[in-house]
Amino acid sequence: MSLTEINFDGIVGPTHNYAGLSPGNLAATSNAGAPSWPRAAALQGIAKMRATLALGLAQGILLPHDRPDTYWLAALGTDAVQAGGLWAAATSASAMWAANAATVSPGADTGDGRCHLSVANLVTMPHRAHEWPQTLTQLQLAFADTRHFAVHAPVPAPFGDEGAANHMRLASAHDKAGVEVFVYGEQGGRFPARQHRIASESVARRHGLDPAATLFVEQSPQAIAAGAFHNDVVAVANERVLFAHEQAFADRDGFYAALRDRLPEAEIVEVPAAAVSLEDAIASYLFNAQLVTLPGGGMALVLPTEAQAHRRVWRWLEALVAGNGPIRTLVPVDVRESMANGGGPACLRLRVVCDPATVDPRFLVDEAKLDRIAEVVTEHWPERVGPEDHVTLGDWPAARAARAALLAALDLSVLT
Ligand code: SUG
Repeated sequence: MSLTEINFDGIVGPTHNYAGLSPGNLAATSNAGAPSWPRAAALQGIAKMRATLALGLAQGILLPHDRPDTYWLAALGTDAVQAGGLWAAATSASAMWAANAATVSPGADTGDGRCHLSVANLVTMPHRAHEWPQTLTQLQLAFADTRHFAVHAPVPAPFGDEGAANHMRLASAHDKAGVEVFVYGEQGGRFPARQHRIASESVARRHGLDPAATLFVEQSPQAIAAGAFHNDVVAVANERVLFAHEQAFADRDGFYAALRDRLPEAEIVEVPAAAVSLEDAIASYLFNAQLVTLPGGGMALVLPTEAQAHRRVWRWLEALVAGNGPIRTLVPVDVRESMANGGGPACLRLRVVCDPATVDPRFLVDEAKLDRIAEVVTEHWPERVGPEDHVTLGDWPAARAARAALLAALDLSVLT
């Protein structure tokens, strides 16, 4: 068994648009009604995957969902013509943010030694609450080998679960037992807290995690109020390194002490508020980075070009990599179309530590397969979707045909 971390990126779907559906997600609400560029969005995602392949990392994909979701509309007693306010939610391409697909516990941490995946229910936002059935189908296919994987259905409502975006894992190495950190929010603030503690505790129990190596940490209400609708907007972890904003957690000292107690080699790279304010962190998305271990040693941060464009943030990051710390390389990637909906590089991927040979190969990519995906996207994805298209496209047959073409190219028409 050669265990490695694979990043599974959500391919941006042909209905990618800005409908302002997520209160508390400042980028999404401020871009509501703006025209979107689905083809460019998907190609930016593909270029990001090429960047991680170039670093020598393993790369996988998750497929866009069938949209508009007429099954969901039918369950609500309506259809594409009469959906009214539900139309935008039925059409959203939000499944692209694969960090919200599931929470993943590698086999080294679980009771039965298998890698456990719990699909997120995403119940807080209506446009995301109907993602889970198609996510579950894909994960059951990609990780079908039950000797190595256990794929769980979502935690039941009303306990909100947003998946890996609120989960961090620290370990001396990917294949060693680690500390799993579940970050939840308390209700009552300006914006909804999407991750409920009961949901996190349920996931931990279902995965058979060792309670002594599992932490439940409250996200700081201040961070949520400033627009950190998921923990991965203010913190990211990889192996023994935690990279976080000073104001990410409600009880920062308590959390750091508990982490060091369980993993003495943990290294906390904290960005002080005096150097980068919460507002700057959220505007630049510097923490919504993929912190990855390079095959030759050292770690890289794959982060959005918005972080590079932000003077104070970039200056801090340049000083960081010039020092002697674990993070050695900065890799800016352009995912502007996703960023305009509040989704940075880390939102677009789901990390799974496993042996690639145990995954359905149709969900793994190399350069040649990315070329094929890019061809389909270039031919079938709409160049622009304006607010007027939401009413004129009817059942949006072009979007279904575009997705079907991609599934056929990947031998995944079974998902149609
Ligand atoms: O759930 N945006 C997504 C962004 C998710 C980012 N994911 C992570 N942080 N891991 C959300 O808020 C906006 C859709 C719209 O408004 O059209 C949206 O769903």
